[in-house]
Amino acid sequence: MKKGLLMIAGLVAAASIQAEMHKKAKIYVAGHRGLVGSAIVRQLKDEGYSNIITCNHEELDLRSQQEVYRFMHRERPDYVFVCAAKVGGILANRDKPAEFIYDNLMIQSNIVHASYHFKVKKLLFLGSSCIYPRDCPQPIKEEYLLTSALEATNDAYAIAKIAGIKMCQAYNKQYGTNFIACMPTNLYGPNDNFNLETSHVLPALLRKIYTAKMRGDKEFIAWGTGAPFREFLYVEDLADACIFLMNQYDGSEIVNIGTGRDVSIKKLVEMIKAVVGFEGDIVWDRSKPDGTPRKLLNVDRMRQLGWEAQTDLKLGIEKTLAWCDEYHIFEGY
Ligand code: GFB
Repeated sequence: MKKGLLMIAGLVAAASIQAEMHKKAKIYVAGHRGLVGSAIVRQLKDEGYSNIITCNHEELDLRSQQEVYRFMHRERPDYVFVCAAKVGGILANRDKPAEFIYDNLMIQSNIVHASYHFKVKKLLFLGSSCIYPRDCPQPIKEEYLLTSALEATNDAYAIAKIAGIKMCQAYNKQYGTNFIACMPTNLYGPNDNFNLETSHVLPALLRKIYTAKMRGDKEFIAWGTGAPFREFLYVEDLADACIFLMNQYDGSEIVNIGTGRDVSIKKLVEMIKAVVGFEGDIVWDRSKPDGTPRKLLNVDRMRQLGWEAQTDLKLGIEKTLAWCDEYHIFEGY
């Protein structure tokens, strides 16, 4: 990771950045069992942070204002990473919009408001690249937010995430809080969701291709046409970026986090086939949606802050497959 001083005109002066998190500061990672939260907890521990607090879903329903208040009152964290969210791939988003909008609005509103109420020093809210208009120019700059219509397959989720961004900005403006927000591109890695109905494309294809190989199948099914382009960020790079922002960035402007490179879904299939060592054929199920044609983030702002992604896509797929092997994720296929 490269660290540097802020150089973005109009964002915030380097001199005004608050101190980095103390290694003994109380840090609450909401959503610590998920793809992003678990990676942030691992990275915080690796960097020597010793007072990380988490709470299981069974003990704390983040959709309940009362429960969140009780928890924050008891724990009084200094820093909060808002990684808890209802997330899913294209079909889950398309078919369950009510769950995506309700769960996300409730979770983030409760955490953000309680963080203000209990005087959290700094909070990082995670959005998503799907907050941007479907047909906006590529690569997508932060200022394209709310310039035209959203992609229909995930507009409920996107609206919830946009509300989260606006909430952080409004609280900073009215209450003087220090709530920052970043927009990660499509993520993958250890602790991803590998359920074929609800997952994102990369874990789904990894599972499909791996199981096709193990079963000795001649083909496997991928969704859509394979024509759309997506950008993929290894989750450990995202965790690194989030901790970097917590320590190095103050400001209400949102910050994109990605690699700055994208691939077609067809190309992604070829890469995963090569990593898994499967030589069979792809059958494209065109009854499934393609979604937005392209979603590549402009990552200049993050680069100017001094951070860049380190893991190339092939290496990230290899690491993810190694993790799946180690934890027997595909057992009983
Ligand atoms: O990752 P994904 O589900 O979501 O799908 P989005 C990306 C592309 O991969 C689509 C194709 O064009 C799919 O048709 N695809 C091919 C597959 N085979 C498969 C498969 O087996 N499973 C899946 N899931 N896709 C999501 C949003 O959009 O991206 C969320 O719905 C969120 O809200 C997330 O923003 C990051 O990239 O289209």
